[in-house]
Amino acid sequence: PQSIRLEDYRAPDYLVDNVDLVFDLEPESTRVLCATTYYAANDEGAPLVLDGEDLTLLNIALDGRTLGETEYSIENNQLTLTDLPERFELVIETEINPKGNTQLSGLYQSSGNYCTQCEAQGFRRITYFQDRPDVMARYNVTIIADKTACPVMLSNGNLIDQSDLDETQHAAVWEDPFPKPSYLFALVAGDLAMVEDTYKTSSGRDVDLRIFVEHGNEDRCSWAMESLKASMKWDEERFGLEYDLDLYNIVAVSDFNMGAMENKSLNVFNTKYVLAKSDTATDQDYAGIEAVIAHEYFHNWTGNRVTCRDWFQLSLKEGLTVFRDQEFSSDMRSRACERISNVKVLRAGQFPEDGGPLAHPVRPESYIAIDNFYTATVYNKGSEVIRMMHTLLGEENFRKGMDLYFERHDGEAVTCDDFAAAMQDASNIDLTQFKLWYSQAGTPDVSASWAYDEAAKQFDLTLSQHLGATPGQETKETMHMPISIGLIGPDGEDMVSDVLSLTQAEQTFTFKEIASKPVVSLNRGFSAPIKFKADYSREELAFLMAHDSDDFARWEAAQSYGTLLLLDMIKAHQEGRAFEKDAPFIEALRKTLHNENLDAEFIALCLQLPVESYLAEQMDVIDVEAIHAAREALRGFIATDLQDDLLETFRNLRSDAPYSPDAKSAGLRSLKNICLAYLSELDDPACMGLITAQYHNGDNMTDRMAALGILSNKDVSAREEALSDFYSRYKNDPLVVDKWLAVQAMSSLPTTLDTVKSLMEHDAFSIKNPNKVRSLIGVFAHANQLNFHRADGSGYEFHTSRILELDKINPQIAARMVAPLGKWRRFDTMRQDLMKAQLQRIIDTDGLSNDTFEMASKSLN
Ligand code: BAL
Ligand code: ZN
Repeated sequence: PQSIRLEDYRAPDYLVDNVDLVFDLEPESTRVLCATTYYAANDEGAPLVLDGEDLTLLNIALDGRTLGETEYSIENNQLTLTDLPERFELVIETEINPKGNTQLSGLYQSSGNYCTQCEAQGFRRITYFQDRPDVMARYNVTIIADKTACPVMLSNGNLIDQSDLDETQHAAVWEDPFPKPSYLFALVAGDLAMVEDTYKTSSGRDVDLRIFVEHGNEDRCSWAMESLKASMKWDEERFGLEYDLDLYNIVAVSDFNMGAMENKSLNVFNTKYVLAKSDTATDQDYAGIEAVIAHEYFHNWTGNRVTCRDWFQLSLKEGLTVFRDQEFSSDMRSRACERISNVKVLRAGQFPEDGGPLAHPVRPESYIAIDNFYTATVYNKGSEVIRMMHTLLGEENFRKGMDLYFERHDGEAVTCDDFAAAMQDASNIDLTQFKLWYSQAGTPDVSASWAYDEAAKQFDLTLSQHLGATPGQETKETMHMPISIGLIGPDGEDMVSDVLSLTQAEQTFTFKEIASKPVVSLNRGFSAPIKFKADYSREELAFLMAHDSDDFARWEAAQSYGTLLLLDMIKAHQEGRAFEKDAPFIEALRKTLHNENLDAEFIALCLQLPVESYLAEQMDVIDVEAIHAAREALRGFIATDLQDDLLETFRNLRSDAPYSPDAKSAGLRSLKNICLAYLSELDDPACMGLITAQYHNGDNMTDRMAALGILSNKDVSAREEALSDFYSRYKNDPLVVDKWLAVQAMSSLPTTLDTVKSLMEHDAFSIKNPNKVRSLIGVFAHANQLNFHRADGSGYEFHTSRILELDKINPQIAARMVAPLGKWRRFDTMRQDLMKAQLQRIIDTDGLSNDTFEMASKSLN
């Protein structure tokens, strides 16, 4: 397979203004008529090259004349026409098979309803087209379908006509007034229920808001609808951005490769990010729906009105839109807790990517399959890059930069450089060095050292940065990063609070008139996405946990303290020594638990120890058993010493109030459930009774899942009872069955691999459904470090077989499963060999997709 390179970018040779599409929908033989007037964009007389994949060409006519087979060529998924006039009309008729489309890219069926997914390159699976984002056109779409099978027929823009054609068929015509790239095209047709609301924009326009779901799910749409209205209002208030059409449609489908898709005025969503009611969705689900509904809505400006010139610029829209949805969630919820959760996601998903064989810059330089680049780096690190610009410029200048970006580029397809130029020009802040964040891969290491001169009352803070080699980038240039810091006096008050601009390899910052020796708080708010190294004593970390005025840094101190202890305990385990308890750490947690000035969600976050995968990241050679044993032991110490405090908090937080998904109520449940999880570490029948009681009596899915999650790690009879009860209660509810699969795939019990294998055969599982695959196979390989990395290699062997099975069905999903095997360099030589052998097995497979080939070959080398 060939790599596509950013440096080879060429503007399109032909452009189009309008695309007329007619779909005659049949499950296995849908006809698509595409009429387009092309005009030369330059005077080179270049051939017209159209992309097309899995299409049957029925007819092609140029300016009204059907072309013979010798007048065009079709090779390697491209149709080429030569000797063309400067302007011409092309009418292409193709046939496609939505029902047989298991890749879920292009036009396909989900539960018998038609839907599309065209980002990044699905439109070419519908018709021959220049399927690239810098070809923007106005679309007029006619849908013809069976009246009974498809009472609902939707596309982008406005419905301009609807008519009966005969006894059985009817037609709808949609026109989108906004020029858009083909990846934002969408079509939905089927028998769907609708939930409706309205929104009045700041300029007084009424917008109809419609959510379409499978019948029976109408009572699960209210949270998504409220989130949509809140997003629309927030974007007006924070960025002055108003919605631009009179209709906004959302359709929820069960089979979807992504979380959701921002198609102009016709978002298509994975049901996971739309459907919620208290007895089927957890607090986390509610928060996820709020964030993803907002994310897709925000794309209307950042992505749709201004789009990407090419796919290397994906972060232009994704990094910016993630930043916007994170800011929205921060305003809807607790800003500190949102920041902590964003950083946890970054550390769990992006840091390992940046430190491994798949490391790539936020703006990648080459790809084989673009679908492989919908990554944590492009999305989450991309958002951190925007956040750093926001920190460097300040809110006012950042807003000016956004305004200038839209003023310059509305209706255009542009680059990350264009975005940075708008920010720079609006603020007069030089971003030349800063832009290395777009081009250099890898997570910078920053070391801090400090000295206090008692006599001179001076504090010197020295920061030095290092960015290691990543694939294709041996040497790196020095980065520009904003480092937010505080100097905290012995009374716990800030003496200094500042944002430092680190632009040199090593830089010393001097603070004068510092009355007494401070404790330094570093990278407050996680102002730069870096790994900080600083030699804190345990006392200093406990001090920061108690006093830091920045809540993120306060949480970070708890994490650092926990990490320090756990790394010591891991070493003890490896050396056969007994674990030692660190009473001051547990005392610091006790104080946090009882601190009435802190909100419940924040306390819950502080009580959570660093996760196993994070601890693994801190080790030279990952030892999954030692990590698990150490972490369990520390949990046991905490549970024993804080038993009364945990029990008291748990009891105080139990409530008979009706469920509400708001952030405050969710925080109280988080804290209650973390207390319960600690109590479960005690070998105490009374505590086990509390857990089973919560499982059976919980009136909401959050509490029930919390209890089930605890039980799933215990080898007790209550575990089987609860799991089987859960399945019989919810077996007809696909999203809840996903939770049931995931909770079993996560279990630390040694029988987990066998359980996962048998669940593959269960009625509840389908390898064709991405949500099921992610819940069972994805969770096992990505989130169950202990069992996936079993010493005998059976986890790797099982997983590889699933990747190969999936590759034939849905290459995008198969390719996303490869990364866990790519971590082989971090393990002992025995595991390294086992993992490499499985990667080799993938590469050696005949007929492998480009997607999976790219991930496996990059992971092995
Ligand atoms: N554009 C793909 C889905 C999303 O990031 O919104
Ligand atoms: Zn997005």
